[in-house]
Amino acid sequence: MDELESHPVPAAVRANREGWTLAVTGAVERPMSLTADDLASLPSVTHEADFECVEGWRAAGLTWRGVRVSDLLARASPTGEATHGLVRAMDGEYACSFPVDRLSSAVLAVELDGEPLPVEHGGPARLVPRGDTDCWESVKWVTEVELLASPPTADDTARELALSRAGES
Ligand SMILES: Nc1nc2c(c(=O)[nH]1)N[C@H]1C(S)=C(S)[C@@H](COP(=O)(O)O)O[C@H]1N2
Ligand SMILES: [Mo]
Repeated sequence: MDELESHPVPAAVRANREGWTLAVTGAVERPMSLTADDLASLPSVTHEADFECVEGWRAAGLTWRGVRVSDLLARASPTGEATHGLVRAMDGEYACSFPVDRLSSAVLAVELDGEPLPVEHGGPARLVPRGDTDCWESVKWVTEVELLASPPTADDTARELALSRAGES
């Protein structure tokens, strides 16, 4: 396996790691807030994939382990209206939206290559979409999944923020 690139960890992430929780909110019957222990107690899967950034680097053969997003969502019980999910992160305004089906098939990873996911690479939890995916969709430091009844527009900042950060490292 190769290594992912290392990027600066935002101060907001360092500051809020201790009290980290994962919230599932919005168009759901049972909004939830999970601790790291709660998440670790759910069934997990492994997912092997290459990671490729539009900036022109790639890391081959990464092995992620974590919870299927479909399992998480099932616990919160999305309403019939939910069509999209907005995945929010601990670094301020970073958020990425997905159609619910695509989001469901993703893994919320808590381990990388057999080790707890380091904060440098998005720990405690990082979204790893399956199939064809853009690098900014792999949201590091996930803290909330908000189900929505329509596609978000202005709230989906991931692509713009990721590209504006490119080269900062
Ligand atoms: N929360 C958050 N997730 C993010 C980003 C970010 O700035 N914030 N950058 C994205 C981009 S463009 C890339 S290439 C990868 C980089 O992952 P790495 O730092 O583990 O190499 O994270 C993605 N996920
Ligand atoms: Mo990227």
